[in-house]
Amino acid sequence: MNDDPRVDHALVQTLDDATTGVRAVTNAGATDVPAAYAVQEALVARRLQRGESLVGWKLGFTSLAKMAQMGVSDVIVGRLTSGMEVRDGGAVDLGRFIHPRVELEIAYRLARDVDPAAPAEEALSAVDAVAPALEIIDSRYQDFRFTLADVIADNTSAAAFVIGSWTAIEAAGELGGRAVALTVDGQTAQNGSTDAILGHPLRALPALAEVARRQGMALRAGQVVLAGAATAAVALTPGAVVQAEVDGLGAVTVRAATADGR
Ligand code: OOG
Ligand code: MG
Repeated sequence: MNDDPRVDHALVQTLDDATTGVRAVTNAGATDVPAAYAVQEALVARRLQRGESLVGWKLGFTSLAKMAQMGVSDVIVGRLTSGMEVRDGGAVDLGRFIHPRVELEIAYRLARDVDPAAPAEEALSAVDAVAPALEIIDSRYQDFRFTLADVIADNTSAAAFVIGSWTAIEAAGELGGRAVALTVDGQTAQNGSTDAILGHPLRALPALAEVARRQGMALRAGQVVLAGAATAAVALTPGAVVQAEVDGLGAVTVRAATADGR
């Protein structure tokens, strides 16, 4: 909403330029969370005007590992667009990013709209499938240093994501307590459990519904949801082949390609 009085248009411009120009900026030192979500909406609206579509939502700081890594301790929500999607097994061009990091995530698919007036727990019943996923984050701020409001304004560092094969939620079994592993070139970089996500990975959905209700975000059928990293993020370097595996759900892979295609 461009007429939203909370939107700091200069910050929207700065963050959009940083993204398209692949250049870090100093953080804004922002503190007002609702105003930051308004900036995020306006920032993503620019991508939509350039032809991308809104395909889903991502949570951040749902694990202690991420909170500790970034020094921030509140759940945040960002927007995923079509231009961020990379196919499983594909390559992602590192030239698009400033200082990319990769995270092991779990993705959910919404089979129906989530009613913002319903209790947040009901968001669980909107999910019809689950998949292992990778997220590439790329803060537009120097050295990944930001306040909570800064990172919300910057669309929660969203840059790219990869989703593995979907498993129907009824067939997936208990999602809590599953072992997860993030490997880089076949070597384990991080491992842990799906319970690192808010104590149980399904808790991501009510947490999302709660933020969505407060910030006026419409959760729609067909959208995907990234539950937030289960482990700390690792730097994504040229040529790396990164894989995320979630016990019982399979694996998802991406290769970090350089501009010359290697
Ligand atoms: C913010 C994004 C956090 C997650 O999964 O916790 C996030 C950042 O760390 O730059 O995506
Ligand atoms: Mg993430």
